[in-house]
Amino acid sequence: MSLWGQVSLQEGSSVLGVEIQCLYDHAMLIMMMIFSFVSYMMLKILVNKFYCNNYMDNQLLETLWTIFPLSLLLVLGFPSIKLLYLMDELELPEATVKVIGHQWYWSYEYSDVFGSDFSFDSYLSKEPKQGVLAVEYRMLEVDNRCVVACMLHMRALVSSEDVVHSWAIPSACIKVDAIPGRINQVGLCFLYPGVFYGQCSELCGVNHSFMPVCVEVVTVEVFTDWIIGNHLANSENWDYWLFSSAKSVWSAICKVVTYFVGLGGVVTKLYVWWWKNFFYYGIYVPIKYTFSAGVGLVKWIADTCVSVVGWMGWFVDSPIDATSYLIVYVSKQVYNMIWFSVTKPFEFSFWVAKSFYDSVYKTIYFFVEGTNFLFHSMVNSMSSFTDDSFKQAVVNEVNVNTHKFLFIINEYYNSRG
Ligand SMILES: [Cu+2]
Repeated sequence: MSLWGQVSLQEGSSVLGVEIQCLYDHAMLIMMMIFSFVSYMMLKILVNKFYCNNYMDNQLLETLWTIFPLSLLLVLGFPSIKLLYLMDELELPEATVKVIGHQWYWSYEYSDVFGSDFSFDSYLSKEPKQGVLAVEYRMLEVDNRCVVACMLHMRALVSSEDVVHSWAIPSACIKVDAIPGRINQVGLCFLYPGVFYGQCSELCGVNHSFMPVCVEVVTVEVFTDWIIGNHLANSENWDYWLFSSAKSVWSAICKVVTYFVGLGGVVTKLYVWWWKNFFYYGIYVPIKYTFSAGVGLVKWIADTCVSVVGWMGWFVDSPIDATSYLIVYVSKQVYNMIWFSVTKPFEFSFWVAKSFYDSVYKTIYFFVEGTNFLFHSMVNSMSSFTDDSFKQAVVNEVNVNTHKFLFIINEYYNSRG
């Protein structure tokens, strides 16, 4: 939530939010650099007398002032594009919140855990609490908050029932348009528990300012308890009967499928193994070696052409010298080769294999891997703002919380039978 006298952005509350705010700082720094440099140049121009008539052009300077802004654009663009794709990519979230905009309130639905189907509306809280310990904020607090687990890979599916709204939480750098007839998605991975506020960010009618977004981020244990508790509250009705009978049919189907899959497991494994080896040794390896041998051949031909052209130049200068050199060179090579292969056939074949390996395979490997490595390290260093320890901590924490979430949910629904 924004506070009085706040100058910069709010403190980042989600994993990507932190990265996005760092991107903002990064872009601002570069803009300040450009601004100060350009201002300096303009001031210099103002006080310059332009009396040097010898300067016609300067190719080096022109090259530099083309390449330098280009690299600045790359430094600005790389991290931005990387973050854009990171925000877009949502692989297998553990839990989903469906967010639906209405004129003029939000409604939230939790229905991805089997049987835990429930939803509620979230209206602006009418009157903030009075007194010293007032914890509700005017125009931001709602009667039912959207509940999200922290450090768990969750997603929000955002849509609208009437006009276009926009679901926004500035501290997590989230802003998704709620468009009727379309479902937008956004990843939610909050870093710490807390209550985070936002407002509808697309003009949607007279009460546009009275439909705040309020997200309560809790730990995974609390979130799971809340899901189960809501399910329990809803389960005393017909839905629950349907749920339990559907579940027994489902478990019978699962048992039958598991039995046949178990039988077929070994055969399937062999089959997959066969295809894997077929693709690897039958297709990948031959293509790889044909390619590397082809590149080696091209290199050898190019080298030879260069030597031949050099020799021809020599031949034009002094034909007798060049011819005698050629004769001596070729006969020496042929003699060496024959002598080597006749006296040491084993070493000779080993040498052939090794020279092939050295010249072709290592060259290819060095160039491909080296380029790959350089490119990756360049992109990484240019596009990441948090250090590796932070990323490692996030991955570990999300991993642990995912296990907790799935374990608690599974325990609960299995024990219900
Ligand atoms: Cu709205």
